[in-house]
Amino acid sequence: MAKNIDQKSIETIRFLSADIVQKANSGHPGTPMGAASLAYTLWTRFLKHNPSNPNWVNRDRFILSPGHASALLYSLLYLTGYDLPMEELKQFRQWESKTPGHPEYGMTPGVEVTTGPLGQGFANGVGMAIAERWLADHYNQKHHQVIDHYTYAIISDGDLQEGVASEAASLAGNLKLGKLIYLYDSNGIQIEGSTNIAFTEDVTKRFESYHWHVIGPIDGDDIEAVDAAIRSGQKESERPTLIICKTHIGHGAPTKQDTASAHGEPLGEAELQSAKQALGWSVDSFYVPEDVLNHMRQAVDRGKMIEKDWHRQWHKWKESSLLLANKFEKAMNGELPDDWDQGLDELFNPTDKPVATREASGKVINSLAQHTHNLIGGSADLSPSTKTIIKDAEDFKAEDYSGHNFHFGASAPADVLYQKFGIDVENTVLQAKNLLKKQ
Ligand SMILES: Cc1ncc(C[n+]2csc(CCOP(=O)(O)OP(=O)(O)O)c2C)c(N)n1
Ligand SMILES: [Mg+2]
Repeated sequence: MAKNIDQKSIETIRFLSADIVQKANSGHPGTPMGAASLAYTLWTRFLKHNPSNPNWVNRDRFILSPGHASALLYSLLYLTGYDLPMEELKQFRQWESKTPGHPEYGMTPGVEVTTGPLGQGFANGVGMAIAERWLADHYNQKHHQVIDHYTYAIISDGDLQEGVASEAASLAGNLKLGKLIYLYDSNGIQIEGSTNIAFTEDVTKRFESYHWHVIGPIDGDDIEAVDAAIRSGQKESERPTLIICKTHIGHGAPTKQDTASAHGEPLGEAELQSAKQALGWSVDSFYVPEDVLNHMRQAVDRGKMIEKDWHRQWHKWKESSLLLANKFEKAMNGELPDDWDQGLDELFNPTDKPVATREASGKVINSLAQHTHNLIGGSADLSPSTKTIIKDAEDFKAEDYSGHNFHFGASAPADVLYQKFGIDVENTVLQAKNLLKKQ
């Protein structure tokens, strides 16, 4: 029986990823093969993105938190038409290629976050979902939704074992980040063997106690089940969603599937060829059937259309709210308001008594905040000491996403927030230094 295009595309992603690793003779084939069905369903049926413009501001965000599975992301970027040609897939893990061993933000078009240290991608996603809520609250108007997107991630066993994921998950539940949807690639395998050797907790109960909406376990190879679960996650507006997907590391590899040896080394030519033959697949490396490429590349036209529609809305919004639109554009371009430094030079006098640096910092923050609408901040439950509270501003909380003061609890992906708000911290410091030099 002829394969349907879904199955054929998933097999393409699997074998392309395995070929990438095989050619480099280094890397991680297992999870790209196991999680291919999850990624395929998400990317072809849900993800709103524009491969021709990876920086479109209202795109859905996608994070591959187990960065070791980078071959999966590179396959997806190539197949959906990002500026990542096949030549780059063949240069995986080579010096100055766009396909480093773990994804790096700024190096490869379409990579949203640098991942590799487990747990970090998970936490970055929470920061992104927070930024989405803050921007939506500040810029959306009743009939114009300028910011309205989801944050998706694929996460792994190791991500859930890392402490930073727990901290971020707890905060995400507290803040009711309903547009955060994570697919957990639950393959029961990690480097040293079965996850049972170290990880037998009840993930469902843990995430329910964080106030998450937990779905599954579902069969990760059943794309209709994955589809239904993502849909259900989208409908849930109050709680972040965790979809537990049972998958098979090294899916289709005759002797290595479901074993730790599929994790971090090439399958080997013989194993890879047998896997391909068992499915009636071409044994040629980097084989991509034409119909699969056409099918996956529909993302290009679809993406252009989605962004075009957004721009149409944007222009209408700009006409009705020019001041707000200008503010938005400036913030997104990383520019400061013209009067950001107004009043700074009146804060201190050479004749003043010595002042603690945190006191001085608090004064500066509060002066800047008066003119810099998108200055936000917070602390790890330490603001009375660190003086980081913006006095005239509200708290950022589930009931009010407009606030400028964040309460991260005694932990936090705080730096992530600064980056995602279009606040270029280094540039701001540089401008301040130049200003001081002039005086
Ligand atoms: C913080 C951190 N600790 C350790 C590692 C090393 N490491 C890379 S992958 C991995 C195993 C993870 O298992 P899992 O997340 O289930 O991935 P899979 O084997 O299923 O691909 C480990 C421990 C890391 N990348 N980051
Ligand atoms: Mg695993």
